[in-house]
Amino acid sequence: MPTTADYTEKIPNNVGLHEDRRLQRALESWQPNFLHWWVSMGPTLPTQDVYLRTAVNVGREGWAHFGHVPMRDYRWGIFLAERDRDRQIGFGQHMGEPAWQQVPGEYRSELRRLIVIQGDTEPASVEQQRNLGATAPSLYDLRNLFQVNVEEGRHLWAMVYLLHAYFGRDGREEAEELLHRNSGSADSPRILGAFNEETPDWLSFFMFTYFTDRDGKYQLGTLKESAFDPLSRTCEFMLKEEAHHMFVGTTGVDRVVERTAQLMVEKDTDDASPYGAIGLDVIQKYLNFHYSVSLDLFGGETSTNVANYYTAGLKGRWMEPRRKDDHKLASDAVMVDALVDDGHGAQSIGQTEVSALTGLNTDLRREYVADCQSGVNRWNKVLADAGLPQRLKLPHVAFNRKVGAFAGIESSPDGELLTAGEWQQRCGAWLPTDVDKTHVRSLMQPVHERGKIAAWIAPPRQGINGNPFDYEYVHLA
Ligand code: BYC
Repeated sequence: MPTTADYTEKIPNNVGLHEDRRLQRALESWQPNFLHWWVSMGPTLPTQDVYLRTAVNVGREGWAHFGHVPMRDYRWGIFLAERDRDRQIGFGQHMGEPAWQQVPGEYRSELRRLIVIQGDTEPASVEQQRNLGATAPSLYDLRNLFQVNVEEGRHLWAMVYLLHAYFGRDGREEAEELLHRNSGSADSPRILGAFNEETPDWLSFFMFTYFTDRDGKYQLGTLKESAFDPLSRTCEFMLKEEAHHMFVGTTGVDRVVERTAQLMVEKDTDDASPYGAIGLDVIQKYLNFHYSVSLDLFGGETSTNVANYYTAGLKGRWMEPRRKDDHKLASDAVMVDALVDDGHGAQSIGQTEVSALTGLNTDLRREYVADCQSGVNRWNKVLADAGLPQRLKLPHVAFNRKVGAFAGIESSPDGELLTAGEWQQRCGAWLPTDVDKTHVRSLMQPVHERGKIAAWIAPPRQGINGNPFDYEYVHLA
């Protein structure tokens, strides 16, 4: 199998599509529907061209090409990482057997479900971000938005390829459905909660690309371990692209905090919002929101689904090969976050012991939480370097949860159990209120002039692909 895609083909790919005419025809008939979806649900800001990265090769070196591309001419390709012919299943009851090149009949519906859920998030994020171009703080940021969008589009192609190539007619039907569901739609919403939330402003976008794309990193990391080799190889390559999305989130929040801190020092105030920045308290509220809805994306603290996925070899753990156990976990136990009886008939937030297999969503969530903490440390360093005593913080795992053990209760960001009345009274201090959102939106005035940047955010330290910040990243229409 070639590592490089041929861009003269209708659908650039490194999967030998021309060798399977039926599959090629099926995907070519899906392509106009995808393009129609992109035109009607993709970015709304008209442009002449954008400086974009296009994946061309799955090899270690030179995997992407950079250049100005009219958005309508962007080419979405299908890429699988190189095949390791000796690859063996690394966990579960089939451990040690050769990785599967086809879908085993007994796991067909579970695998399809995992691929559909993964696929559903990709176009959802494009839909959520479609209006942001109109308020971009700089051409650099605008370019990054479009880069994220086109790559999420490519990730949809990655999942649709698997559905078409390995799941026959029901796979093709699922691929159609991926274009019919829409983020926030009352009739046919996207499958997972966070993907039906709005991304109405750039602070939300940066928080989304920090916290929600990071869920993507961890979920893809577990699917990369899958016994189903084509899924594993697809995810491996997607993770490569995903790194830039999280870079956009990490450095985006860095720059918002930096600008706020600058003004707090300059004006000697705790509240920079009257000076055209986003107040630290509002940044904390956005962080609380995006982090908590992203925690929900890991499913329940305990789940028989995830136990079955693991035992079957469909979905592994983060860094499975580095784990020092039997990779089967049949007789292991783990402590998971839970509501527990406090001994006096009341409930409190604590932990309970469950089988390691049913606790696997918690295992992955914990890896994710530790990673999220590194971002918070980084943003706190920006505050510390500015000489400020304030700090940002991840809220408690029970805060604002709609899925799992804490879905039925309310908790403060410190993990204090609250009554519904207390929550109602106090939640405005912890989650963005309409007033906060309106203020943030009022700052979102577009800056589409080369080398200029909005007043609520600091410029980046570096441009893209060695270019300076004032490079012409986007030519507007
Ligand atoms: N919202 O057994 P449980 C990304 C449902 S992001 C609504 O605990 P399980 C990206 C669940 O379906 C990564 N419903 O769940 C980021 C189940 O329903 P049924 C996306 C939810 O199966 C940014 C019931 O609740 N990829 O790539 O252990 C931009 C019980 O749930 C939610 C994946 O997620 C929710 N949040 O785990 C672009 C990987 N959570 O069956 C892209 C594939 C759960 O009882 N998916 N439910 O009707 C999975 O691995 C798993 O399905 C989940 C859920 C981790 C999502």
